[in-house]
Amino acid sequence: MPIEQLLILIKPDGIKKSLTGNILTKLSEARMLIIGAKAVKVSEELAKTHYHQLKDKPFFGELIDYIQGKIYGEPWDRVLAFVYQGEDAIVRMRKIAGATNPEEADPVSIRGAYGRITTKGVYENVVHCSSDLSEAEREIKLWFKPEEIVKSIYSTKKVVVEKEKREVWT
Ligand code: IDP
Ligand code: MG
Repeated sequence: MPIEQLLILIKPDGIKKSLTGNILTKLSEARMLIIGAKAVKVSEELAKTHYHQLKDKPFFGELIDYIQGKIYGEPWDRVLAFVYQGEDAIVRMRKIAGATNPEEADPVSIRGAYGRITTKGVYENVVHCSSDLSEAEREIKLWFKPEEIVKSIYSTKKVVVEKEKREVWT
């Protein structure tokens, strides 16, 4: 079985419903490694780049608001982002996550157990899970810098960055 990595997000509805522990427990059944983890306030640009393949869908605008947590507001307008690594990780984690439509998802999956469809028709399905190898690579590189991942998974290069304004601790 190939070792793969993928991006998993706990979406703002998962955070608002205090499901972080439940979700991580369900995912841990697959015995995979977390090799990156952080909390992220999702910008409109990040949201639109992440979901660029869906830009022509009628629900795109609501999806972008949803992943940014706009409908929930402070302090729920954030996601938790994880990079998981393991054997056959993408198919196995997507099975634990469940089908996209929470009404059709296996009731024992994360989305089946905790997801809902809003009155506006958005599938609030609690987690994001990369769908294939190339999407996983694109998404991991979009959400994480190389130094935020504790293992070297893709090739990197050293560059000298000059005059970059960066926030540091005082
Ligand atoms: P996935 O998250 O299972 O990979 P995608 O087709 O990539 O499914 O869609 C991304 C997200 O957009 C879904 O997780 C869900 O939140 C939302 N979504 C997908 N299809 C629909 C739909 O038909 N109506 C409303 N929301 C949808
Ligand atoms: Mg997808």
